[in-house]
Amino acid sequence: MGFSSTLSVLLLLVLINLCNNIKRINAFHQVYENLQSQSVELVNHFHRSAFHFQPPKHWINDPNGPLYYKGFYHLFYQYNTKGAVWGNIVWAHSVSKDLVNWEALEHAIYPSKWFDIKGTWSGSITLVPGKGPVILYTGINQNETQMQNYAIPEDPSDPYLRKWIKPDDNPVAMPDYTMNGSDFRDPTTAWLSKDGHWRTLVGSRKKHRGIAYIYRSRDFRHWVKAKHPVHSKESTGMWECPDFFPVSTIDFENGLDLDYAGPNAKHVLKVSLDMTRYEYYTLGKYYPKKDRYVPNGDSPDGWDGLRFDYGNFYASKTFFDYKKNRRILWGWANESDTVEDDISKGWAGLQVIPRTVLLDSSNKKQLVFWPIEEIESLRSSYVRMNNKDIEMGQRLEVKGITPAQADVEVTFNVGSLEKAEPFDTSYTYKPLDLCRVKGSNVTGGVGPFGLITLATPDLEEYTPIFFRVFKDTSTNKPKVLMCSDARPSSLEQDRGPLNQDRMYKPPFAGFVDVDLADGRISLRSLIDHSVIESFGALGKTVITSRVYPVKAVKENAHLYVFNNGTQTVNVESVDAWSMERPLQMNNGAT
Ligand code: DQQ
Repeated sequence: MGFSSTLSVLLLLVLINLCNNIKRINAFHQVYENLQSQSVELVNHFHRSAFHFQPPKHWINDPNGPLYYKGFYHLFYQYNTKGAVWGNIVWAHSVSKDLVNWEALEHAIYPSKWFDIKGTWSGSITLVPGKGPVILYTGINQNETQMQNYAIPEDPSDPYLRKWIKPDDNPVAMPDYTMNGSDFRDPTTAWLSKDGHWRTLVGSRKKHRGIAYIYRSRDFRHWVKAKHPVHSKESTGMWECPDFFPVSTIDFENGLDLDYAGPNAKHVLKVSLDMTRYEYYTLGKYYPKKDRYVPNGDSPDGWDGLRFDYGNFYASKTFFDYKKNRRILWGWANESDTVEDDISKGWAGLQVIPRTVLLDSSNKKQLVFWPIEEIESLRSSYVRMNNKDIEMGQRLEVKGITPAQADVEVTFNVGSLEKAEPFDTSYTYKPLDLCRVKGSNVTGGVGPFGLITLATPDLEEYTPIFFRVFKDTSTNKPKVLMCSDARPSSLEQDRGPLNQDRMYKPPFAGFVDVDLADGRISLRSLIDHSVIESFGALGKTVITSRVYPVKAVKENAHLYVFNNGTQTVNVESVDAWSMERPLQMNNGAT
């Protein structure tokens, strides 16, 4: 056989092998059967995060059942006990007193009974008076049918909630013949309504229509599906991990618990779209008597919907923190590098820094998110810069902190909007397309300006997070684009057999609803080696990126403020801190 035919045969074999190893399943996590049990000891790596929640090794995905109980925050999460790819999923469990330092406990739930033998998937926790915390989760049986189960703590007086029992009278909800048994999962935290019924939502689909079913129960044991779904939307595909909660329209400091039934609230329905791995939410009204949710007309319902986070963020879940009266959001940020790299690192996935969730007081049309205050306890060395004009093409270095592990807040003043470029309305729902065309190096009128993170001084590698201000000529208002662009983040090239296994270096973008009346706009970024969480305009638009520089790492990483617009921009202030590692790092299962 000649060299070229040997090569073709080899390529064919590689291809067949890849097809055999990668199997798509309904939860849309890629399943690499042969890789699931590859366990490595190498867990420390220059891309590993320092202050994000991440177990010492292996794969993690969705946050499950977050809860505050008897002095401890509990976080459960989907975890592969055997490797750095999806598979062998259990509910791993950690506790914390402050949401910063974590202690790992034994796994709470793992496949063991007929109703979950093929999987213990996502779910939530509800505090049920008289019973204590009750988990609702999705179990998969031998025939791959998805069903909802419950689990209770062996000892509800144990603040650690170490041991969980899955009673034999499970499941509590099975798909009926009208439903899709392989897409029926992820029950929400339940709430008690005035009519004495508990209610929970379960995600599903019928063909291409995304669905959230609503179930009712008087005793938390017998659940009955309401006649109609609480909401559904055509062409959105499977709705994973729904989340449904009220936000106050008059109190912009505190969150609301699920049972709030007063007049001054809107409801939020968030769904995670299996088809693309993006989420969207609407604000709307919940009608308890009809068990229907109706999005407000000004909240796009579907692919153009608002997002909790416009970046690498999925399967999110909120909970009400009784200790501080706030609603807190957790979300999973998967890796974007190659599976090969995940395996050699020995880990994949992390949870973003928890964020408070409130209705935006300025327009009441969207939510705002902010990192929990506790994370500020990790701030150490501090630098501040004031009142610096940056002209077109200028960049100012922020020195005196550790740029690869930092928290930075900057306030810009753009001055006049005269030079702002006209906004092309065909981009109204396409911020990402606009960001792709108008990158951080494309000169504009007002902007692009922002932060350059994880950069080499010669900008061989860098991740810019920036704004660009347009003028909407139809409304005469500014239209502000925010981008977090991983395209120049790493010199690492696409690789892997037949380029199947690529590092993913996408730009992410969203619009920021500000009027810039006083010219000011702020940006905060939490930078942690391979994850950058950025909050535009005090959390109106949030973007998480995963990046894997090869040179701009650790002490070789730099941080800058920049402007590439013809309009000079004033940096009113930069406050930047090095971030410490939490003292208690035993934050995950082994
Ligand atoms: N992940 C879980 C499912 C959920 C999906 C399985 C979302 O329950 O629908 O690990 O990432």
